[in-house]
Amino acid sequence: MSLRRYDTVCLLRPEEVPPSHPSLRVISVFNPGVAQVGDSVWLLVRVAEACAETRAGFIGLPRYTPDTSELTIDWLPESAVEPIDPRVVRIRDGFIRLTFVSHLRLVKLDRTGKRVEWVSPTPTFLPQTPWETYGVEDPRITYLEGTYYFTYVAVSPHGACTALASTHDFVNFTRHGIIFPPENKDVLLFPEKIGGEYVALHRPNPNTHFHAPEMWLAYSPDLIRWGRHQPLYGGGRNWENDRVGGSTVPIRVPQGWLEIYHSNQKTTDGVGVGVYTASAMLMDAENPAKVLAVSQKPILVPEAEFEREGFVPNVVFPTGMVLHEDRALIYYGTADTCTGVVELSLQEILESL
Ligand code: MAN
Repeated sequence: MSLRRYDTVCLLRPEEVPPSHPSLRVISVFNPGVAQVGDSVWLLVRVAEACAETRAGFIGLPRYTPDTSELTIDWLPESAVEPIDPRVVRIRDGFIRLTFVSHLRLVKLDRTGKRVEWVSPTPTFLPQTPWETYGVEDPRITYLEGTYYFTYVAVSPHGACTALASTHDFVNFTRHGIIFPPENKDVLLFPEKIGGEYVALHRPNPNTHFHAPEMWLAYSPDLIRWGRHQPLYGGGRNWENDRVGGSTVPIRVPQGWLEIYHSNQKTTDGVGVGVYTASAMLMDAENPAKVLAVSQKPILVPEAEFEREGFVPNVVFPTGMVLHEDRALIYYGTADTCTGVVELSLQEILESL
């Protein structure tokens, strides 16, 4: 049993967001970065788009050109492509391609944090560099020393890595480059320095499978140079058998740092993407390398129809959390298709540990 939900809202569906280009159609609006801006909550949602046109016997795979952000569709004969799952195909040369490209779009919510007020009609943050040609994905926003920083997954033939950008107004952005090389995702910056250093959670995806991918910790003097890497939490329970990764930017509560992380459970036959759930973790306030507790059971599991059905079924994937007194509003991607918000009790999250 997961935690009691005080509210569940599907905030945004693909059909509510206009495509960025006449050759593309929106398949998903999900995995939003979350920022508290004054009294409101702003989201940078990931918009994934596939080729709008169909050509008999061919598959169209989109990508961007560096510098110009121009879109190209590569038309490959279907016979040269082997589908792996809805997100990826294998090309005859043995390498894979995504079936879509992703950019980020600004969405403003009203004061309740549970209703959409405005969706940017055009992309807010488009792929631009050689390491973003297949997309920019899954931003996590941390308000740090007066600036909104966000990490995002940069995807290209070079791999899936994590880059850093910052903004003051969500109109003008500064790119700070790659901070964790491929393959590394789920990078979250703590909202303040600890012991004089910046701290990040990250999740390397090793190819030598001694263990399922784990959450790691790293430290930096300047947000760019990261070191003293160390494994933090490896999961190990049955609902965590395929991987664990950080989900929301840690929030300081009296007991320490509260993190919501995600877990993936693969089915025993290994077929399909499996089930994504979310759990809570508490880290020591002065030394986040010390995990004080994790939830006894997942606090959020796919239940609602929009969490169970979609591009990738059975996924709840939190990417941001805002506290309103005792209530935690958790923003999350659902079934790799929509953006939702769920309201839980902070007290009950802490009691789950
Ligand atoms: C996985 C998933 C997708 C993502 C790709 C590339 O397949 O996380 O959502 O688009 O990796 O990062």
